[in-house]
Amino acid sequence: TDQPLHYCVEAGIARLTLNRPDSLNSFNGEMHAAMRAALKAVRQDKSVRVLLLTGNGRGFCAGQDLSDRNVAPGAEAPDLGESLEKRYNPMLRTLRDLPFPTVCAVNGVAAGAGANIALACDIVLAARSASFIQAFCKIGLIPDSGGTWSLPRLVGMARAKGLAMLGDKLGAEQAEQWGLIWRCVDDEALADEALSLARHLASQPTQGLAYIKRALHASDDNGFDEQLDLERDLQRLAGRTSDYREGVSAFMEKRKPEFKGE
Ligand code: T3D
Repeated sequence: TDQPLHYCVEAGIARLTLNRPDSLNSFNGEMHAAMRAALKAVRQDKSVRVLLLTGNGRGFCAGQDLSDRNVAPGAEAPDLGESLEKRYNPMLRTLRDLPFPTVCAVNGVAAGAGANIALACDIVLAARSASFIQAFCKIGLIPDSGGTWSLPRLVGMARAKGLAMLGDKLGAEQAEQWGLIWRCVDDEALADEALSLARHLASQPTQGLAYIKRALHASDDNGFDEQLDLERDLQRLAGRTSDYREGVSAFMEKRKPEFKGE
């Protein structure tokens, strides 16, 4: 179909597929609206235990659709601050805060906001032929969608500055070597690997994984002592889940655990 985004939920996995392949899945108003609605549905659907994000066609996402921006001489400057405030930032906040794992399967080039949306996911797999481009500097902009925050944390300041200020294409293999992403896989294997990873995660202690995510995210602002306190608080909650009971019982009984995500 020609919907800008495909969305379905199956066996605990919410699949989101960007679908404007002719413009490398760049974001126009319609795609933003579709993404907003899908993320809302994902958040409200209690059966969802994993999000799997990918793109259709030869690209993952080329960021903002630049044909949507009137930059003709004499035209009033578009308010990009408003674009971030109303569209990108809420999307990134929602995506990052989802209380279950998010997996991104980067099927091709990820440029501009497209790169940083991928990097906001918990586990990023990329096809060997895929690449990451902080394209913003080439049109006078700054990395957005969390890029100025996530890049230095993922790869260190020297590499973050090089990527952000030069806008060079970083291949998937190098991205893996640099620690920008989890793993790079053969092109033909990407869809299967991403799906089996999503299936695995959907069978795991979802509540526990959500606490892990919360603790790791909070470590950005916390000192060691505060983080130990947070680990105490979250471990207390984790210890009350039925999946923890199941995990320990299954271990003691030497059988495979059956987690319910609770
Ligand atoms: O504005 C705001 O709201 C502020 C927020 C900004 C967030 C951002 O993301 S700003 C950054 C925007 N993105 C870019 O600057 C990337 C632009 N694209 C590229 O540099 C290249 O397309 C790629 C490096 C990603 C891929 O290159 P290549 O050679 O593989 O493909 P191509 O031929 O350039 O693109 C294929 C088609 O997609 C082409 O259309 P055509 O000629 O076949 O009709 C191209 O124009 C179109 N396309 C690619 N990216 C965009 C796009 N059309 C509109 N907007 C795009 N971003």
